[in-house]
Amino acid sequence: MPFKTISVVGLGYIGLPTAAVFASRKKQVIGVDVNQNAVDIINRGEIHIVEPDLDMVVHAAVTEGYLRATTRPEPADAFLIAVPTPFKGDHEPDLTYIESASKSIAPVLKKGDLVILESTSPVGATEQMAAWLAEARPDLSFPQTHGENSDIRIAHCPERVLPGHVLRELVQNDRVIGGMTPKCSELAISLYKIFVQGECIVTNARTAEMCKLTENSFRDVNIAFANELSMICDKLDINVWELIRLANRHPRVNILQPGPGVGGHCIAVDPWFIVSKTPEHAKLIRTAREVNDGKPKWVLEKVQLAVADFLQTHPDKSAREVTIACFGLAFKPDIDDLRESPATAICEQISKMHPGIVLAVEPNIDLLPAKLEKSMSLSMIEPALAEADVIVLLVDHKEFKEIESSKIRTRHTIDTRGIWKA
Ligand code: SAJ
Repeated sequence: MPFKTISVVGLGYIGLPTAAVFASRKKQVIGVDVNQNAVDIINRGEIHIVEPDLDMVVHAAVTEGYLRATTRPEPADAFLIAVPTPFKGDHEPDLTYIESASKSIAPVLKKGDLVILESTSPVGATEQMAAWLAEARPDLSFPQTHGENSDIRIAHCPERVLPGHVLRELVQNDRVIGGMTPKCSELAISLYKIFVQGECIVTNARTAEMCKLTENSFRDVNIAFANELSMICDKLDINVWELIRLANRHPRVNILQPGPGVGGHCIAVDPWFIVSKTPEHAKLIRTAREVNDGKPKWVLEKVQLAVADFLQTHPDKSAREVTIACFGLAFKPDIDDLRESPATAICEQISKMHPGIVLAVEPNIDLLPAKLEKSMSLSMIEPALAEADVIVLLVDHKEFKEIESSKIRTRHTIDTRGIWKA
């Protein structure tokens, strides 16, 4: 079936690039978002998020008339839902955004339409979405009751793109297609084939949901292993980065890198969707989350020890006269995204517990967020290196990797990323 009009609901980090890529293939795309400000920005041909090259693709799509944004859903042949799925309470998945997105598109659905859930979701969310749609549109038939003869086709096709490389990975990555029936999958493949060069692999909706959660949990467990090793090695006076480099020379060992904790909106969230469904079995996955979430506290203890040691060797100084410089605020290297960042959280905690000056060095931003600007100042690399009595390296930005070791004058340096250690 040809898709003349495609609607993408949720114009965030996944929805907007997806909408723009469909539009770049000369499809009519209607982007829907509840945020009027985001809609206005996109309709001006600009973007409200940070992702390399996305501004150019969106600008071209809007000026050529292929992409238009609105707050109210309109009829289309395919709907992709790419809204957030955060957690609430005790790490329970919060499906409120999926619920309101599906209820908002229900009135404009027509026979033959395809609805795809792209948001990372707990197992069973696609079936739940199908139930919400069926409840809102009793005049149409859905796969859960009518199988291959349904009026509406439904699938879960999770996004798997890496922030910072979204436009490339959207096109090149393989895609897991979890249709509620084989015909649903078939239709979903024909939609993705408009731009996906990777392979489209068919499964059912529940397996597709679990596949995405498994990918991010795999990474989380592997990072937790590295973080645990870093704390063990610290006790045993072993350089963990050298250790991992050596162990990874084994043909079947591939350990990830320790750091100050796991940030971002995906890896620190998605494993909980498995834990909350099957708490009695997901013990390793839960422990990995706890190890990674506990790492910032360990780093803070190291900072306290470093300050105490500095004061011992400088008895003429008080804590108020000690300057701490935090290198990096972003949640990972070479991006400007400070949300859900362990580096930002650590820096904030340092500024709360330390009576002296706290400098934040973050080459990817020009201004500190409001919650940080009162308790610390943004500094350039050189003055921070010159003024700091204690340095905490939190993000392995390329600018920090280039710093010569001779310029790091204080021996009270906590390098959580291992970039300055020989
Ligand atoms: N991190 C480490 N050590 C490592 C690797 C990462 O501490 O060796 C930390 C990073 O510093 C960061 C966090 O983990 O704080 C997450 O960063 P990331 O680069 O591993 O992942 P994200 O969150 O940017 O994107 C992930 C990707 N998933 C996988 O690689 C399995 C991406 O493909 C997904 O599409 C994305 O989650 C998502 O949207 O779910």
